Amino acid sequence: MSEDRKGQLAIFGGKPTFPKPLHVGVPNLGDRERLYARIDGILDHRVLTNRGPLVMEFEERIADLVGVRHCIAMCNGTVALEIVTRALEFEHEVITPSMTFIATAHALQWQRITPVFCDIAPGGHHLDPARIKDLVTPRSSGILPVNLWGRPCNIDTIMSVAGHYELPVVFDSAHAFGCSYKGKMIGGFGTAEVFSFHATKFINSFEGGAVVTDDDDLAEKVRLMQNFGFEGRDSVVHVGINGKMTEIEAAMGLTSLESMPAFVEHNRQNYAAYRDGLHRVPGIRLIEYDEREHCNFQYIVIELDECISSVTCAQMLDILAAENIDARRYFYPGCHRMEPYRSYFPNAGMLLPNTENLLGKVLTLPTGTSVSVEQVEKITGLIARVIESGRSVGLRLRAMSGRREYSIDSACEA
Ligand code: T4K
Repeated sequence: MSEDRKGQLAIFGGKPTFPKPLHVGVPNLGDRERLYARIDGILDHRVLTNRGPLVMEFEERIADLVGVRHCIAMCNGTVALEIVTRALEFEHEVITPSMTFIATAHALQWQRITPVFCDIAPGGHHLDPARIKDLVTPRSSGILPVNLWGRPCNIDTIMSVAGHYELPVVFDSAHAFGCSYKGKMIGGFGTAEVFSFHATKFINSFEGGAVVTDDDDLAEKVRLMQNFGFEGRDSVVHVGINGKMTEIEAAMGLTSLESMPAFVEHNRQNYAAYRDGLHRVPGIRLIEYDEREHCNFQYIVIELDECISSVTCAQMLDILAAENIDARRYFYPGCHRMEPYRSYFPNAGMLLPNTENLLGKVLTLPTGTSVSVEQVEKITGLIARVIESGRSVGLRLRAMSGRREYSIDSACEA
């Protein structure tokens, strides 16, 4: 590399901070020997699926950890959402945020239920309970809030609004396994909750999910519906689907659970390093965990204020990518701006000002057991360096590319 490129950002031709990409969501792996032993057992017994012993053990462990009577393990979180909302006879319209992974909305739309997008609270990331009443109609059949990033939404207020309108609540807690709200584990709220154990989640079963509930009748119905509606060999009592978790997935899930304290501790240390490295950086706000609660620390989320940093979110994403830091713009541009919702409700954004504002400035950064504290320190050091010369970096990038997303919001000039 020539002398004049030394010390340059990689996007301007310098050497990348990392030789290989660091991603958001690289799977945490537990003890391989324990996993292999479990897989041997599966092969020895030749029970591969259909609620074998490992799936039952996994369900028991999850229910115990969460403190609920029932856990029904599923092939993934999306199907878990579809089955539980179907079992509850959700129909017509369900109120849910747009600030979520597309699976939340799709799980409804797949059943021809309209997701009615509710804005998030000002300054927050979660469903605004104060907005729910504006969206309730005679066609509303339920509420599907999301415990985004593993941080609980305003559960008490949502439950009280839902109670007022007699609407059942299912929480999408795909991110929130191992977290608590006011001391009680997430999973025990509403009529039911759904977890994801996808490879990218801090506890994973390769693919996987679960419905957890204290409602005995609902649990029974969900269990039947995930197995084609079969009650016994020759009798089908509900419409159903195949939503089963396999034994090998449960083997991974159980092995992953055994390392849960180590995963959480690793994530916590990375989070602390991000907090220490970013707290004085102007224009960056790290979304903090409430450490009085149980937290899984699995998402590192920052808000970037381009008026202060002079660098837009899209620019920062590209700067980081050039350094081999694969940050993500979860969940940009919002479900309401993706198909089919964009076509169905082209003006939905007008009712979602807080969501739209937030989505323009959120970035998720790499963490998990494949990312070390030393690497986090390099990431935060780099972000601080970019922002220190934000104005010139921003201008230079704009000169290199006229991308619309590289333009600073005109409101910043005011
Ligand atoms: N509700 C909410 C709020 C959710 O966030 C999700 C899923 C669901 C419901 C539905 O749950 P599932 O049906 O998925 O169980 C990922 C995941 O696919 C998805 O599970 C997750 N949320 C969402 C937030 O993130 P992508 O498309 O952003 O991830 P992907 O596949 O690009 O993976 C991220 C990075 O992780 C990759 O760049 C590389 C690394 N990676 C990934 C996989 C799968 C690996 O290193 N190894 C791997 O095996 O969606």
